Amino acid sequence: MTALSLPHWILAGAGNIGTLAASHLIDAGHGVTVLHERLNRRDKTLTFADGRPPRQLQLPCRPAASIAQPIRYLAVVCKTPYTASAIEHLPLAADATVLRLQNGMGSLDGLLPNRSTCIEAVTTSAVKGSDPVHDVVAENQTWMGGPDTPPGWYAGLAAHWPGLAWSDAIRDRQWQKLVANAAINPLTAIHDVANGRLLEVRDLRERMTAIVAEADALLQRLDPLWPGDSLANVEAIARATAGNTSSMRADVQRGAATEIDAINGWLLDQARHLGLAMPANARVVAELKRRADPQA
Ligand code: KPL
Repeated sequence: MTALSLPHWILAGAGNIGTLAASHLIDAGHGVTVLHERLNRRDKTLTFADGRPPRQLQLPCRPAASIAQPIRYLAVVCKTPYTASAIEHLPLAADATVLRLQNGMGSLDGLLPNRSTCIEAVTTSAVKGSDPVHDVVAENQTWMGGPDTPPGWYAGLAAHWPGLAWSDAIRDRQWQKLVANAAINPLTAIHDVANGRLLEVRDLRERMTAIVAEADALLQRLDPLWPGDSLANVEAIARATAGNTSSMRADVQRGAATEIDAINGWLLDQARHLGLAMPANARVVAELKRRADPQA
């Protein structure tokens, strides 16, 4: 593949993970333009806890309404609550390639043309901070998958994206992360605690265990091959990130919309269709919504 035929991505979102993704796409020679209603450039700094020197990025921006040509490559890297408003009026090409790097499930349902290709991405990397400085706390594994075979540009991108791997079982990776997010994120947000507290406080640990058990039971109904037994993995994540503020706790602290609807809300929607009760998940959704918006 020649450099000329590498994708030019329209990026919906340039927050913590979006900025890191943009830097890897640029390193691999891809084009990147960020959707932004007012700015024509966003200056960003990525810092790295592993000692790499900081990285300055100048990301070109455009308002959505100024894009007349059909968009062939769209990267959805915004927080899930902003997905529909970011992309519903975009002129997506009928056969667009859409790369989704977000927590949770279902945020693109009903929003993409039938012939589009969706590449799902899941990351265990942690990036904190807030615009314009994004601190890469740990760059771990990122998986992409969905189509049967990786697109032609994938190998070149993987050479520039540390820890990027293609997965033939991307849905399982998504579900593993979903269960961890469902258990860790709302409880840490509601109680305003770091992830590790869920292992130390008995009531929180019990609630985390109940959320995971319900999620496993549901996912097993959706796919009998789902192995379940997610608790050990969720506890390992809480332990490995013990001092961290979960993304949902950070959202609540700064008064931003949370991803609860794409995480526990998605699980509850699936459960409703199957007539399953998920009381531990329903409780955190109700409590989180009360905490995030006490007037509601
Ligand atoms: O992904 C996370 C998040 O905060 O969204 C976890 C795994 C819970 C780490 O904090």
